[in-house]
Amino acid sequence: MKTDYQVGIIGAGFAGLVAATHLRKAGKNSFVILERASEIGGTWRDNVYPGCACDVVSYVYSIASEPNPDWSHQYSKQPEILQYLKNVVAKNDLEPHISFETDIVKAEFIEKDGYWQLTDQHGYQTRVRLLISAIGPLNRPVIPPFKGLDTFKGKAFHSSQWDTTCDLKNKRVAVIGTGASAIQIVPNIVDVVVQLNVFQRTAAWVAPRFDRKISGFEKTLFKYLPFTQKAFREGFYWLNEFFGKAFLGNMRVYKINEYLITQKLKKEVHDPVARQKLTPQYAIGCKRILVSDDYLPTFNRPNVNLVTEAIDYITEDSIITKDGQVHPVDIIVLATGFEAANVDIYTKIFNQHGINLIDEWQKKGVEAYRGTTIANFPNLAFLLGPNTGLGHNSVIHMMESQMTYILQYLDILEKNGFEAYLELKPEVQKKYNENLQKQFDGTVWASGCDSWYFNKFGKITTLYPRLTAQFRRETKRLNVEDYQIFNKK
Ligand code: N01
Repeated sequence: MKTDYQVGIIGAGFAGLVAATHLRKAGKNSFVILERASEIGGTWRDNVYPGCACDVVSYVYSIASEPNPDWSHQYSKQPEILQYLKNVVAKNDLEPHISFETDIVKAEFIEKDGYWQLTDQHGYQTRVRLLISAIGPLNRPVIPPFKGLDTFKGKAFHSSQWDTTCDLKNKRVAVIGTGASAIQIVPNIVDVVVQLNVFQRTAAWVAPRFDRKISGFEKTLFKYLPFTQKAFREGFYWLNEFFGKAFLGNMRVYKINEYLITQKLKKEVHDPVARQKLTPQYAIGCKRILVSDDYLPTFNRPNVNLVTEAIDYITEDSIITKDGQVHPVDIIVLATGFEAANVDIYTKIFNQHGINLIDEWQKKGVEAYRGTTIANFPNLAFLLGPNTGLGHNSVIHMMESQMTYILQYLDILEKNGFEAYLELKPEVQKKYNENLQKQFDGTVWASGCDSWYFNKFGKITTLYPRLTAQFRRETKRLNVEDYQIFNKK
């Protein structure tokens, strides 16, 4: 039976658009992007909290073949990134390929014809040869089950579900959590609110951001002499790789990092008691390093209160901590992160034997080969799949490496006739993952802190344990020997 498209991509977020631009550039135009929302952008569409910005410089946090000479700052804010993605769609004429408000609830591999049958929320079906899941790991908010949260009379919302109708002016606001989202929210609301209580469970290491405006002269250079922007991209990329060595056990780089970060804390927080509370008790990088130049100084402000006692319960107008202290609040912001390591994807993905990948992953933990393909699940690829996350560089680089690999996979499918399919050998996946897990030995991530990098089985399934340059080498060539090719003809 004929398929509708060669490739189906689930999600029109950054990853889905990376996939689409790479397909376009390779001249593979038979693809569809299935997006459940009515707009592109994924996480950059959903996260609209005050101060939402990228913590990787935009020269690097962008598609290599789609440089933007007009970034206003080195670190772009959410509206600019969303606009960038819209420009990528327009420039590459991707809009006709996107099917909006299409929520794929089921994907089934039809073995006899070698295609994926995708069913949306209305029961409408689309058949694609290769399925690329580009759903991203940071879209399932964690809302901790605080006792009494449902009795709170004021507004309470997760950072990724910011209530834009909520006026914070002269309100007593609580921010729960001190991760990457919270540290952007806190300095950006402090001037408006009357009182800000920041509830910190674990202190975070905060690195210098050194953000700056990009001058008109630089923008002109980037526009007319694109190699100048490429030079910035390369420079920042390799600088990030250099600092990434600190995570992998290179003590010399670790010491440089430590010096910069601890000096910053000393300089920016005046009160020694607050400084002590803001000093983490684990190795730098074990939990994700935060990048900010305005978060720590917020704790010098008279209307900011850092609460380090654990939350006991919430009443209709207050947060009560375990020491019995009552913290009256009007609004609660839950900057409590995402379900990143334990998969709970809503789309059911059935292979030819009726096995649901998500059930398998929930039982055994997520696992893939080079974060991309999965044994027993033919013609399926993940972008930013298991063990592709980073603590030091741009995930766009990882996605682009994966696309180099996926394009080769597609070439092999195309060469092998219409109903052929490609199945990763289970032993290849097993060996890859055993080796990958060993590579965490001696890294900062395995130095003994509790982080969302770990899944419920105590395994790191989110991060890649090496530098991104190594991942690029690993994904440069697809070894056909790693796969079994099934060709019905
Ligand atoms: O989430 P987080 P996030 N009681 O998991 C605390 C990306 N991102 O939304 O550390 C009290 O980092 C939790 O405490 P603890 C980026 O990849 C990117 O801030 O677990 N506190 C922590 O402080 C990032 O890493 C950008 O002890 C509770 C906080 O909530 C990822 O998103 C910008 C709690 C959660 O921090 C997630 O960041 C923003 C409880 N029961 C985000 N449960 C870019 O710039 C949790 N916490 C690209």
